Amino acid sequence: MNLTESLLHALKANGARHIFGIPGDFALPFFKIIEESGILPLYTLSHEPGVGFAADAAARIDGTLGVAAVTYGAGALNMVNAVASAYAEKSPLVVLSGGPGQHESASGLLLHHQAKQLDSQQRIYEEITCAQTRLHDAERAPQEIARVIGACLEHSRPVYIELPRDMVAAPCAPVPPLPAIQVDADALAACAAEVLARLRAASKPALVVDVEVRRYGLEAKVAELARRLGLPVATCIMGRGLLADADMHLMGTYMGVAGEPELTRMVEGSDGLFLLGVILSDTNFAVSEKKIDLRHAIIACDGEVRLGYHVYPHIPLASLVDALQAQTDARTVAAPPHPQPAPYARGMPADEASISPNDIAMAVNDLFDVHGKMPIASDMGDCMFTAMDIDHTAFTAPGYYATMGFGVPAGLGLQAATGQRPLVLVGDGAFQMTGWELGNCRRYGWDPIVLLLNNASWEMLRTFQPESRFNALDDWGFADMAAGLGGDGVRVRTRAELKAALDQAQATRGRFQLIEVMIPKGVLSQTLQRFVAGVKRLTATSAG
Ligand code: TPW
Ligand code: MG
Repeated sequence: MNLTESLLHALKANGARHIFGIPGDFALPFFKIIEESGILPLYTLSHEPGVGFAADAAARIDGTLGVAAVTYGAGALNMVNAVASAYAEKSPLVVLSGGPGQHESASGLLLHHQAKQLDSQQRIYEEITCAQTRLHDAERAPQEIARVIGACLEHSRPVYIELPRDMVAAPCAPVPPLPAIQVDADALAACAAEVLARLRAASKPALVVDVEVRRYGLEAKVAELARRLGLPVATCIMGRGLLADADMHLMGTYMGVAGEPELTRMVEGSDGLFLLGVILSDTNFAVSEKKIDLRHAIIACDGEVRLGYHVYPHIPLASLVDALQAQTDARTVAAPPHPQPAPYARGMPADEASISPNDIAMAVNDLFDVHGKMPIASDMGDCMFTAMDIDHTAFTAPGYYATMGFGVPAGLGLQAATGQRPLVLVGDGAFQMTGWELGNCRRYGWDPIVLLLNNASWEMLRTFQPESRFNALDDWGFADMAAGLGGDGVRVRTRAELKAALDQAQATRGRFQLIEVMIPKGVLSQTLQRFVAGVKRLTATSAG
């Protein structure tokens, strides 16, 4: 076995199912082994941000390792933003980068793709990955690979592996199995008992879940726990899509001032708020109507549990959930104390009226009612707020880090990972960044349905700062570009046209379907309207 094969087998043994990548001369030798060994399928895309986003989305949806392979310098540095996003949003993404060989590093010449020092790239990546290695020693490579993959899975954060190009075919032993994570059983039991005591003492306990629950594969267990404890459950914005298929009642997505008032009251008024696997970010929590006092919440994330002023360190989320289950009775099924939320709006009138973002949500719910749910990849922009009115379904979006350009490549990652046809929601500004990746659908047989919300504007920014003319975009005619990229495109302006286009797209398999939905300027989803109004109100209050 050679070093690259040893690495690929280890990735596969630990959950990786495919590799997304773009080669370069420093990466050609290991790409050759990827292709010829057939250990993991390789999908090449067009631009490294797309590679990172696709691999990240595949990891998110499967709750397993994603793999992004790039060349040294120009390739790896092109992917920094996507990896930063995966770091912030806790996605277990393995970055494989080609690198200079031993003799090249010693030549005294500057190498092409070298930014400053030869190791500048690795140092940049140290900031956005939780473990790094350069496989320059075949003897030590197996344990290095195990260490780095272990960190990726334990912390659910990206890692960096550099393959010097003269090492890739070196003979190498297989990677040993990863050591189990050690947990102090007494501390764990005490922690679970205290969490349960707090929840039982509360008169209005509530559970808010976020991405770590998916990352560590805990959805079914968490749903069961909520049932036993009779806890009402909501997700954070970032956790949208969690528990969509669980057999339980989900209250919805907590969005503070931007969300349903009743749900906001439930979360903010809880005297036993259990935040499970959450990212304590501003998008998740700063839009609170009434500031949540985190000192009175139970916070389980980042491998520790915080209750008020004390902390139980080294409590992995999976162990905590198991311990909570062990200390609760499987026969107890407590009725959730809260009334069920109203279903999301459906029944869009197919008339001649122009289309608002909320019409799109209704039209998608109508489509799901007839043909079943689809997994969704959303970009940043009003499309993401629009998605908050679409039925709960598998969902991935940059809800915290908020990078644009995620939607289309993430959709490709979803289809590669799940084999299911995805729905992509994207704005015109974001589509300008990475929409071209759709051109890769034809050769891999991917056929996402893409709803492109074209308002010829960076509308979300314009809403915050209406006086700036630079937020206006040109009208690009995206639908007309679809044929050249190997798909079908249609531009729609009325609700009747939108419904017809969705039905047609649904019925057409094998080619991507781009529906360019023209949205009049200034027309926002209700959620984004509330979000902007709320943020402005909160800013005004704190300024006053
Ligand atoms: C990589 C900043 C946040 S929202 C936005 C920008 C430029 C406008 C989005 O325009 P789009 O959607 O896609 O047409 P909509 O609904 O607002 O009209 N660069 C990156 N990421 C972010 N978040 C920005 C800039 C931004
Ligand atoms: Mg726009």
